[in-house]
Amino acid sequence: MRFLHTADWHLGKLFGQRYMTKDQRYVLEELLSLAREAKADAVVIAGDIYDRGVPPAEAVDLMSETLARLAEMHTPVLYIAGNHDSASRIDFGRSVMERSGVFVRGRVAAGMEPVVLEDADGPVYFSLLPFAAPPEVRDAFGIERPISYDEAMEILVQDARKKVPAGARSVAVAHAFLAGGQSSESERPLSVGGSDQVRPVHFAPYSYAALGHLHGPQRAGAENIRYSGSLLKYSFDEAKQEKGAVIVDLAADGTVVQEFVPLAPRHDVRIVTGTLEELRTDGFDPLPHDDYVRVDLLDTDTILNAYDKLQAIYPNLFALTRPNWKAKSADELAVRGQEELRKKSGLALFGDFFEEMTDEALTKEQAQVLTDCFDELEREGREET
Ligand SMILES: [Mn+2]
Repeated sequence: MRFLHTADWHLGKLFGQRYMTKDQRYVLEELLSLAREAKADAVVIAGDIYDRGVPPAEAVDLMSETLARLAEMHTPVLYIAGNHDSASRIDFGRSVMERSGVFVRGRVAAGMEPVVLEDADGPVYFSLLPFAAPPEVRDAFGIERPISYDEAMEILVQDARKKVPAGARSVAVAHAFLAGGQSSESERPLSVGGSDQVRPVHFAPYSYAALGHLHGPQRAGAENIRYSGSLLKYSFDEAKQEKGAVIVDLAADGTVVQEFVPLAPRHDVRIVTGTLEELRTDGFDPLPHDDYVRVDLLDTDTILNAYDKLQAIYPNLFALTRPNWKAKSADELAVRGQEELRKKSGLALFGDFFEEMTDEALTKEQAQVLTDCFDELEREGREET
């Protein structure tokens, strides 16, 4: 069996104050061509279909059209909710779409059936494990005590494995942060408070684990436990990453060969470094100037209207930094202080406050209760907005 592993589409994403929907439509066209040319038996999307719980209408249209195109090609699609998705909204149309070969898991539940796809070598069992914070897993499995992300994943996988016959070929589809993985700026932390990492070993029983969440394509603990990475570059620290999809070939004996296939975006995302004079010189930057660009402007002196001047060179200028600028304004320093504060987790901020009020640090148990509260609030925010 051959399937395409992709993840983190983030349809409806805002980047540089712009909706990326056109760029997403462009690259999804390529993805569909790849699925057709590679004669993929299925397409697997490992969560973060949309960028937020209630996505813009254009993003929903794009997803709807993409599913219709894949259904026309008679290519089954399997997808799960990620931490950016609203689990209940992802479940929309689930039972109806199954008849067209579209298999969806938004909300987590105990005793979920695997999706079974057949090829000439027999069945392949796909365990669809949507993103779920520990409180949701506790609800679904009737667990009273607090559990970590790692335990939550262990419970989900153990439950899913009950439905996979011994020795059968199997694929896990999950949205999680595997310990040892390399993160990027455009991923929202799974847990606002505590540790959100899980051990790769949970996925060892599977022939392949198709993961989502981390935006850089990478292996996680083993060659057959992988992140495909996001559909496009969604932050400047991803400028050097390759974006694309993984073609996974599953042999009759369950061994796997995978190949990462890059997809060319409509606009690249890149960082340009130089002085204003250099950047104005013809040929200094031979790459397309309509790329989505951050300029790291090396001039040490104040430049009037630097942003406007650079925008004349780079029409899609998304960001500007001044690493060598001597005259750091009070405003800029204030913004930095706020950024530092924003980088602190809710748990850390509350911990600081608690310590200031009581002269005692939070205990482990107190921190866990708080973490669950924060995660629950985050989930409610996703479902209701
Ligand atoms: Mn993501």
